[in-house]
Amino acid sequence: MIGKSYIAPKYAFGFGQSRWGYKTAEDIEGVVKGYRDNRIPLDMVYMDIDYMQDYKDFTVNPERFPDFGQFVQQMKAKNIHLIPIIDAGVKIEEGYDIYEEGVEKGYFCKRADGSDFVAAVWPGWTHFPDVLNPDARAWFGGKYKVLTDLGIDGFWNDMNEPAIFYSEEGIRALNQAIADYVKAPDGGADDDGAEDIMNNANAIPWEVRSCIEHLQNSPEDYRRFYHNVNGQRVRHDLVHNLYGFNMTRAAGEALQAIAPDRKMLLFSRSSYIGMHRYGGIWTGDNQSWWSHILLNLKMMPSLNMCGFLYTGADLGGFGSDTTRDLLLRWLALGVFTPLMRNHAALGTREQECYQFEHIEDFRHVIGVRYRLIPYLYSEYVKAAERDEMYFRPLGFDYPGDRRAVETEDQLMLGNEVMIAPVYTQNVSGRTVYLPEEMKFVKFMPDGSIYEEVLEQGTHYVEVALCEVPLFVRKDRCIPVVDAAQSVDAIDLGTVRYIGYDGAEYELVE
Ligand code: MIG
Repeated sequence: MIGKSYIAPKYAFGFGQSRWGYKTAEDIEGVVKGYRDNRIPLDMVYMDIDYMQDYKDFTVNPERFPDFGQFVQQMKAKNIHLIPIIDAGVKIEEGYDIYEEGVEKGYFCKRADGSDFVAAVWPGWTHFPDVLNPDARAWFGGKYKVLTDLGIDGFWNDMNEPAIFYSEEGIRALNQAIADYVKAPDGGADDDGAEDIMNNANAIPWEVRSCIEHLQNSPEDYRRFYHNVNGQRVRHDLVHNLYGFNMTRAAGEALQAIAPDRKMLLFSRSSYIGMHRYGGIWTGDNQSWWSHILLNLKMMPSLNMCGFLYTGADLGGFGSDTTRDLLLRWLALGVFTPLMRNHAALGTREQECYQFEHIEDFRHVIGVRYRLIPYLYSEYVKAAERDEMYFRPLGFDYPGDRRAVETEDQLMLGNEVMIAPVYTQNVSGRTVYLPEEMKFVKFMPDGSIYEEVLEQGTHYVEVALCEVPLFVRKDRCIPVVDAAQSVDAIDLGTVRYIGYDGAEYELVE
């Protein structure tokens, strides 16, 4: 009913490193060197907002990236795809072509009086492209070509709720609240608002504080602007969740037109049912908390049920400082999520895998991902083509088994596998429920694969920090290859099958 799923390129099943804070070509080269020198596999480095010139969409800062086209090729030669971020807001700046074209063609969201709506985001004052208008959508999507022409073949769309720091109206309301306060009998006498508040012994009054708190993503702002949908004016708040959907649709449709025979990576932060036809989704700003590993696990089948198959969380956690054990356990879940990306916020501790002790553990865990990519990509493509789920709750496969139905910290993956990641700190393993006999498989740090048949029921399984566990269902098997440094370097000639003898597996690419 909601349409077929977008299919990501195979390279997008490789491991990606990201961080809000990489600014220059040297920063990115340093990350690639850190991975390659330590022989930790890597296929993608994400470029967060600082690659742009003053946060202007579809620009690249020429001082930070003196020859970006050449840099993209240099990275490609190392099997690294650069994945730039694209934000929703278009900077208001004379001489900036996208701003000028958008104004001239009337492609930005408008206020009730017909003027272009103004909101502040990273670039300062911006306009929002009216991606619900088919013409504006085609126009904005076409801009991705600026970067694909330079060799870029993947994007992440951000701030497309659209996120708003504050609007002109919001700032005016704040000024008014301050003015009202200083004019009030118990306030100061002069009208030098902010200074008056600072000199006042009393706390900033609630009216002013509430105004400040409501500046960001305010429902009032979302009622202040309109879309033009085939000539009909639609108020934004009524279609709020369709904005990110249509921004990503703009990109998806354009990328298909730009390179009809080539798959590109595309995922979004905001979305709505149906957007899965154009791209994937990541789960946004999580925290470096143990509870968020479990949250990651629980979100996967929900998103799959909505059609989003290419999905994953910020591994290691976005906000707050991660720890070595948290990152390793989280990566051991990330081994199975289509999007496997380590991402962290500005100001948090450095979180790249080579920043920690015993780098070999990270090399091993990410290496297991590469050993499984032929299987994982095959199950992913099958799910997309057959309109099925890649991750399922146990109850979908064992509906008659109440214990299975109530198990929410394990998932079925594809047709052969069950996963049960460790998501608590300071443990040497975890309890697992097996709805039927299965083969317990552990990828050991020395490269060997441990296999043990476990009967139906409850088991405590030992899983060390550097081991990756999975379960193969009875009478089934999965392909495993040797680890590789990038998806391109995977050698299918090394394939062997683990699980139950005599079982067959259909490998799809
Ligand atoms: O206001 O681009 O969710 O992944 O690193 C924050 C900076 C904007 C939010 C995204 C996050 C990204 C960050 N962005």
